[in-house]
Amino acid sequence: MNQNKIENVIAEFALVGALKSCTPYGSGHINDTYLVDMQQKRYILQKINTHVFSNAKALMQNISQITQFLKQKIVEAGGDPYRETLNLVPTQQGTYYFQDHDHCFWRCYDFIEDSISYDIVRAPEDFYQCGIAFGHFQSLMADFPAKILFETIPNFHNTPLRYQTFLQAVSADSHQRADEASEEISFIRQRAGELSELTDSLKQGKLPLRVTHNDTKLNNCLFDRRSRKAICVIDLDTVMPGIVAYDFGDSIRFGASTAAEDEPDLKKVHFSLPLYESYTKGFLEAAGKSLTSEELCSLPVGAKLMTLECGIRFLTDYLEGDVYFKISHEKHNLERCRTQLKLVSEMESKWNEMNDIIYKYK
Ligand code: ADP
Ligand code: GN1
Ligand code: MG
Repeated sequence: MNQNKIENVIAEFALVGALKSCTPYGSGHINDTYLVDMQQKRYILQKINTHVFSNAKALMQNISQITQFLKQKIVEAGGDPYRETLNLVPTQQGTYYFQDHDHCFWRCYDFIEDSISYDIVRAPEDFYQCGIAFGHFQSLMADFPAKILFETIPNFHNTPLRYQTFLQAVSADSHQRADEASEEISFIRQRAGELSELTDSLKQGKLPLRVTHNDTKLNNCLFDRRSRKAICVIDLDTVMPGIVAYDFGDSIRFGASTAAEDEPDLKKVHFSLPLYESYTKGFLEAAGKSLTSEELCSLPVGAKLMTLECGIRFLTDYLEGDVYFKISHEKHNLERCRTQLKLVSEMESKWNEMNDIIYKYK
């Protein structure tokens, strides 16, 4: 991004002090994130990916309502509302986003100081903390008026629909990549009959529709650098009505792995039951009481289906020529898909233990 252009964007926001520097930050796959260092204070500036989020204004309205709601809850509980949730910084005009001449949407948050996010779990205790953070988010949002939320990505975790889109990408094979991915394609096809378990239960009223985060991976949780305790959950773009097992599952697919999401050497990628147990303990301690017994039973299914869904999404993007997720090299999405499918097959072989662990902490 051109330096002049970004300085013009920064000048639109009501920031404190003079600009020292502005540098790309974090490892998210969707938005463009910058750390803005001003003389007195630091901020996070983000260009919203409008290819992914087609209605940025409605998305920002969601985030403003969610963060205000969370702030009130945090204050009531005697916490720090500027640390335990994101804090939007307004523009000079008093709005929560700025639209530039190229129709790009920008937003700004206070930088949460002394915080760190991880791309891989370093110690089981960190993952336990992450479970507490997302479980706590779930229970804080339990009485949020879901009807006022705009659905930022319709059908975001509609696994059967993701599968249909995948099948279309396989048959179109627009980039002649299907042959190379034939093993992965058949792995996914073999599990086609299992994909609607959670969406069917929702339709049948067996599982409730809740306000969920929908992108609960480890690097969407901030930890205190010193105490290593979880501070808050971030990346609120996909907070929408959803199924709680998918929130649980997304954390598991990313964090209960012994390797990074894009590890090319599959020998290093394993599904770790001890990590699964750490997260389950934290998540259920923080959210367990608000969940129904059907929801508790559905958690391992959420872990498997979310991992499979993510593998399907990475492979679809690979087949379509890498139009959705940011990549840093040609086979990046294929490598990401392979780690997810490896995790799915290990979850299948540890299925009874996964269920027993839920039973132990429920
Ligand atoms: P993306 O949607 O692209 O994943 P995120 O909102 O998750 O973007 O931000 C990317 C990274 O930036 C996060 O993983 C985190 O490390 C960092 N980050 C985002 N917001 C803040 C904040 N307010 N304070 C500190 N770090 C932040
Ligand atoms: C994206 O934005 P980020 O990097 O936190 C994606 C998630 C995927 C994840 C895979 C809006 O999350 O759904 O699970 O990548 N977010 C969106 O790492 O598509
Ligand atoms: Mg993120």
